[in-house]
Amino acid sequence: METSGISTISSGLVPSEGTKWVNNGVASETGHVKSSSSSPMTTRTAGESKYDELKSQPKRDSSIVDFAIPSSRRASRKSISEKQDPSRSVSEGGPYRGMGKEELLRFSNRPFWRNLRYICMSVVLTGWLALLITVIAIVLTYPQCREAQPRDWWQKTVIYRVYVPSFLDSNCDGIGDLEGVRRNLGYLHDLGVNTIALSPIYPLGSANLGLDSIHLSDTHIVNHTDIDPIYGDLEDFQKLVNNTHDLGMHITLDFVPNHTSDEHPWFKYSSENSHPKDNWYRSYYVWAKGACANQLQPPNNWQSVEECSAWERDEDNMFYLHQFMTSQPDLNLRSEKVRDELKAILKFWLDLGVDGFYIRNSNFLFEDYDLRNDSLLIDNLTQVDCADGPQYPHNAYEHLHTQGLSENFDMLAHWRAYLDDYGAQTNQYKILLADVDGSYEDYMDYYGLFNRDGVDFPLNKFSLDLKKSSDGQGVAKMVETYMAKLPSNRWPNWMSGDDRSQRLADRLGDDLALPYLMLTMLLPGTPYFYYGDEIGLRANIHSTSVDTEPKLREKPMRGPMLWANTSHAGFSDRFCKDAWMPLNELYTSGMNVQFQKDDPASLWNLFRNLTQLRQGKPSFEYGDYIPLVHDDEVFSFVREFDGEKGYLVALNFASQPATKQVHGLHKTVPGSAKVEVVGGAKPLHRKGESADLDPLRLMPYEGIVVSWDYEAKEL
Ligand SMILES: [Ca+2]
Ligand SMILES: [Ca+2]
Repeated sequence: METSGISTISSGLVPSEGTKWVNNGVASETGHVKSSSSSPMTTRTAGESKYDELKSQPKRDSSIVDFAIPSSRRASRKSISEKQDPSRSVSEGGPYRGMGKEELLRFSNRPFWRNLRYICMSVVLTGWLALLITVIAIVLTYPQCREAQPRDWWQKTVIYRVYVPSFLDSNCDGIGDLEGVRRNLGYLHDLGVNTIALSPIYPLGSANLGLDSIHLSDTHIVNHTDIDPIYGDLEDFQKLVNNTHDLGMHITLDFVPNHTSDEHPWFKYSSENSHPKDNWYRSYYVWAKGACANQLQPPNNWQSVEECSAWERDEDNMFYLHQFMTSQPDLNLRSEKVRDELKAILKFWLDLGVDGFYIRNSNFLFEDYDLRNDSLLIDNLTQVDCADGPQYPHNAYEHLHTQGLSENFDMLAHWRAYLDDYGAQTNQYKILLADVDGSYEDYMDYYGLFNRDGVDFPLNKFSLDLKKSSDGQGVAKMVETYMAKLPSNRWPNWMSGDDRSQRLADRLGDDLALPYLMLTMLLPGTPYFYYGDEIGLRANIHSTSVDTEPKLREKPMRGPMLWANTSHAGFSDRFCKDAWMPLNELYTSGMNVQFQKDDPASLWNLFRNLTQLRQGKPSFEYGDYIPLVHDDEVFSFVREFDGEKGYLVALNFASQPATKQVHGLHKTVPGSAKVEVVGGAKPLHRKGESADLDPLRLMPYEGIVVSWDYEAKEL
């Protein structure tokens, strides 16, 4: 058994004193450990004596780790140890205690330890990997706050169309002017308007004979780069632009590229027909020979918007094209010279600081090059009397060859690109709007085709289709159709009126005008208001002057602004000449700015509250539009954006009270919410109070905006 024990020791393990184990060798008499390979079995005796010596010494290294070893080996060592010194046991010390580093490494390379290490490392690595994947999964799947898309000034602005002759007369001649607009910049700024869209201010021809009727058509332009003296001069204009910009506001002009006055120098030169081949200006307009053998009939069947033929014969029996009035010859936009002239006009006004243009008659720019006939839509339609005899009117034809030609879109894209270049140099985006007639499909094409940019938006005249009889469903149909047809990533807009449409208050009545105003202001997109809509200005159609004033009969929506219950309604000073159009006498009974500013429940104050509400609010600038109740009575929607306050806009378009369940229709709409804005003759709600949305009750024609704080979504 002694031999067996020794051989076991020599093979690697020698029990040490007490809890001490000595690795693979024995201690020499000098206290050094000799390796077993150089230690014959005979050294065992010396080792044992040394053993006894060590036994009497204190433990040298109690910090040596007591490694575990296989139980079989432990049992073997235990038996040896117990034979040598029954008082010692393995439990009193680790099997590797006292081993040198090299020996420990030898043990650590054994398959068992190696595998154990691999298993432990695998467990740790797998755990870390699982933790990493979990963290990434949480980050990716947790509801994110979306990044707000940047909006440019024209997307955040409120546009206000000023019909200059009727805004304010500063020099007592009875006609509004640029200085009148400038003096009211503070008023507009206070109202919350950011962009002024001026009506045409260019010098006009005298084709309409007389000051009174000259305003019936403001596109008889004789000079596109000057100001009509009745409005002021270029110096006044520059002052107006500068002051507008000083207030952080913008200003746009009408651009009329389709035609000029027949008194424009270009047309005068173009009409000099004695040497047409040498005439530089001949190509500026659309000239054609007449039809039939005698060439005295119009070249084709094209009809003007003003009825009758779109062709006018001159003294030399040549015909020029006019899609509108005879005195408004169409420019030939296929001429490079004309395109250069038009670009020079844009540059002229851009250099003066203008922020953009409204392109009039955008779908009439080009006509068929081969002058092909338009097709009649309806047979046996009533004809109208014309100089050349009875003719089918303009609306009897499908205008495939005179409206909406693809070249129109090319031209608009060209101007858009020019404004982009100009804007890039000045670091200021220049807006381009279009005046388009036609269907929704025709209209949407003007946003751009085939990945080419068109205008920033064509004015949304469909929003002017609502009438007094329109209910919540009528509103919903208009809004939903427009939004559904709108090309992706294009910007919507909503109008209250313009200088060629029936006024808002006349079109809808005072009651409906109020919720409609709220709708226009708070739907996604840019709102476009017509001067006077903030006070419910009505056309003077009941005036006794109607019969004697053709301009009042023809364009009743262009009446003077009513500022106060004073002489001339504040349109001009007391001793000034009467306004060029008769004032609406309602200015004496509350329909004026001064009166309504002092009345917290007035339309003016509602307008201002709405501009203040939407100003700088991400939910209105970037937010989602979520339609809620759309029925015969109520039109309602939510505007909200991640991390921001949510808003519910609820408008009762009915003449009776309405009760609607709103809470629960959309996940964020609470059971009650804070009232931000109220409109209506006898509203149920009060600003600052809480409105019950479970259900919501609204009085006739009442409109409210309520808000609630954003709540983070749970995992
Ligand atoms: Ca004036
Ligand atoms: Ca044209």
